[in-house]
Amino acid sequence: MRNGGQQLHEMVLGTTAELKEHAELMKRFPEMEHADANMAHVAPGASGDIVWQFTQAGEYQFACLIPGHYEAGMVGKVVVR
Ligand SMILES: [Cu+2]
Repeated sequence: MRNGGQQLHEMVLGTTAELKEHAELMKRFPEMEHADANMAHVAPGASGDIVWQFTQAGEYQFACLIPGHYEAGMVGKVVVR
């Protein structure tokens, strides 16, 4: 991912339920920092990556969970066949 914007963004892979739960948590604790294999935090002008091996077919989501970003529509879908 490359961040061509003006602020920090993150990409987190997960199920819809996991992402919603995480987004709520981040609203309560906006300063929380975390780094797991399923996410990348990308500063403005920087790039980052996630290497993930899907082991089951299905639909997964990715989203930016920085407070307000998920709600603003920074969300997408990964379809594994
Ligand atoms: Cu964002």
